Amino acid sequence: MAIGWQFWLGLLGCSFALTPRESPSRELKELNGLWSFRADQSANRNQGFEEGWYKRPLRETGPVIDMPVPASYNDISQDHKLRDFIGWVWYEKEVWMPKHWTSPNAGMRIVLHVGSANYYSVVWVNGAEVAFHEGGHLPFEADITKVIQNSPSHQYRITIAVNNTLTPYTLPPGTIQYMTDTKRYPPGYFVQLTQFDFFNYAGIHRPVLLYTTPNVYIDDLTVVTDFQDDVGIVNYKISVQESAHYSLSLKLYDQNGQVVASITDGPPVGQLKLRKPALWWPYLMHEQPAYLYNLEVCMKSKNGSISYEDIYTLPVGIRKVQVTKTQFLINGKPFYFHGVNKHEDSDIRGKGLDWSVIIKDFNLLRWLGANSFRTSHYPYAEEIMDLCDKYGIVVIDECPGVGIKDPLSFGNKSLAHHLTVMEELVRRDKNRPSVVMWSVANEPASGLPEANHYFKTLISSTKAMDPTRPVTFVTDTSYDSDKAVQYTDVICVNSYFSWYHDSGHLEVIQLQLNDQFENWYNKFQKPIIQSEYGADTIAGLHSDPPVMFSEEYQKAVMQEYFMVFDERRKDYLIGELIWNFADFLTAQSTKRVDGNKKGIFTRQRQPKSSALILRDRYWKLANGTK
Ligand code: GCB
Repeated sequence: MAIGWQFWLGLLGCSFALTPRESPSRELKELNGLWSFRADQSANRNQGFEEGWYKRPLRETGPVIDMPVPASYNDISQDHKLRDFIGWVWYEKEVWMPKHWTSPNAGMRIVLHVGSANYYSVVWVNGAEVAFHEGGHLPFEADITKVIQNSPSHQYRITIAVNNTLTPYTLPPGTIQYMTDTKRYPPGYFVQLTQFDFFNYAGIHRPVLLYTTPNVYIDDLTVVTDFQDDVGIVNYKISVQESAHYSLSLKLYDQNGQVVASITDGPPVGQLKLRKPALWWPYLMHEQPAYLYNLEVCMKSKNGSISYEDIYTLPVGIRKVQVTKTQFLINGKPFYFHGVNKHEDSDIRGKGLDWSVIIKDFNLLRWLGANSFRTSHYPYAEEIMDLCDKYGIVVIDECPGVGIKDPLSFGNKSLAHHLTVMEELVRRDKNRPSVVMWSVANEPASGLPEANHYFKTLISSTKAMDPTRPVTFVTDTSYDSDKAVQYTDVICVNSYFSWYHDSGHLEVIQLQLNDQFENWYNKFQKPIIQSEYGADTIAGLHSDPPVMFSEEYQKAVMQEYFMVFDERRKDYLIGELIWNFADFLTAQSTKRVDGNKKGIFTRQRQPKSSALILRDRYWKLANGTK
C-alpha cells in the first residue's frame, strides 16, 4: 500500500538565494502563529489529495486543531498517534494582504518563503499550487504574485501539506516497512526505519514569510573576501532578474555607519577595496571579534515610464580560510576548534525555531568558551546562522546526509538529490563569514566500494560551487577501509572508546585514540578534527569509582580524551567537538532512555558537571594557558 507521497516525486522544487530582509524597497510580513491543522489519518494517507483539501477551507474537510508555526507537531498534542505520525499533514492559514500589494499595477512581486518544513511540502494559495519542495532543513520559495494580483481580495488561504516519509533516496534516507503478519500486527501496520540517532520531527519548523521586491529585482549576491597587507578586498557578483538594463551602486558601511568603500554605476561583477579593514575574527581569537560591515546594493532600472529601485543589504565579514597539512588557518593564524555538536531540539517545540532557546544556547556557548560548532546533522535555521556571523561562532556547515548506509542510497538518484541539497545549502550560506567548512555527510558507509565515486563526485562538485571553503565529511569508518576521506581537505573522525566498544573500560581510551590519530594522519597527511566523542550521562547520577551513565564517568571519558588531544594538538589535531551540547530526543529504543543523554547540558539547558570541566578547558585553550 502506498502512502501517497510518490505522486509528487519528480516535480521540480524551487529554492532561493538571498535571506529575506526588509529594506526601503522590500516589505516583509511574518505568518507565524496559529495555523489550522489536520493529519491525514486515512489508510493510504492520500485522502487529502483525493478530496482536494486545498480547494476549500480546511475546517470544511473535517476536524482541525490549532497548530503553532514554527514548531514540530509531534509533541504538541495529547494524541500518541500524532506524535509518531507518518504521512501527510495539512496546515492552513488565512492571511490578510496589504491593499497596495494586491493591485496588478503594484509594480512588485510577492514571494512566499518557508524557512523549512520536514520533509516534502506542497503549497497552494487559494487552491492554486505554487510550490513543491523536497527536503527538510532548507528554505524554499514561491513567487505568488500572479495568484494574488489575478484575484484581488483582502484575504488569501495558504495551504501547506507536509509529509515526513523517508525513502532510500531522501536525505536522510529511511524505509517504510509493512508488517503483514495479521496474528502480530493490526491491518495496515507499518513503521519507518531510519539509521540516524535523532527524532524525526516533522511539520513547519521555521518561519513562513511573505516579502515583496520590485518587479525588477536583485535576485542573488555573492561576496568573496580577502585582504593583502592593509587592504581589504570584497569581490562581489550580483544577479538581477527581469531586465538587462539597470545600474548598480554599492556602498560598504562600517559599524559606525561610515561609508568605507563605494562604487557608483558599477558592473555586476566587481571589487570593493578598503584600507585598514577590521577583519572578521572568531570569538575569543581577537579583542574585537566578528566585525561585520554592511554592504548595501542599490539597483535602478527603467522600463519606459516605469522606474524600479531595489535595495538589499548584506552583512559582510572580511576573512580568509586556508588549510595546510597540519593546520586550519583563519586570517593566516592557526585556529583550533574547541566547540560542540548541536541539534535543533528542545522540549515541546521539537525542531521548531524558538528565539528563547536560540539565545539561551548562544549564551551557554559563550559561557563555555566554545568558539565553534558543527550543524550536526543538517543545516540550521538562517536565524541561527546570522547569530554565528554576529557573535563570531565558527561553523562547520553540515547537510542532512546522515544515515547513508544502504548500498541503494549510493546510486545516481541519491547522488543527484545530494548534489541538489548541497547546491541549496551553498547558495543559502555562501556569504557567511562564520561558515568555514562544508560537511557533506555524517558517518556514511564510506567503506563500501560505491562510496568512492559517490564522494568523489559530491566533494568535487561542492568545491566547484564554492572554491573558497574546504570540504569534509565525518567518518566513523576505519582508516584502512574508508574510500572517501581521500577527497576531503580535513579529516573529521568520530569515536566512542570505552562507550560503544570496551564499555566501562576507561583504561583503553588513550591507547586507542592515539592509534586512531596516528593511523589517519600517517595515511593521509591531513589535519584532523575529533568531530564526536562522549558518553551518555543521567544528570544527577553519581558514582565513585565512575561507572557508565554517571556524571563522573562522562568526565573521566573526557579527561582521557583531553590527554591525547593535548599531545596531538602539537602536530596535526586542529579541533575537538564534544558530542553533544545538550541531551536530545531520539526514536524509542532499548538503547535510549528518553533520548540521547550525551549532552553536557540537559535538554532543559542545565549543566551537568562535565560542562564545568569543559568550560575550564576551553577558556584555558582560548587564553593559551593550556
Ligand atoms: C554518532 C552519531 C550521532 C549519535 C552519536 C551517539 O556517531 O554521529 O548522531 O547521536 O554517535 O550518541 O551514538
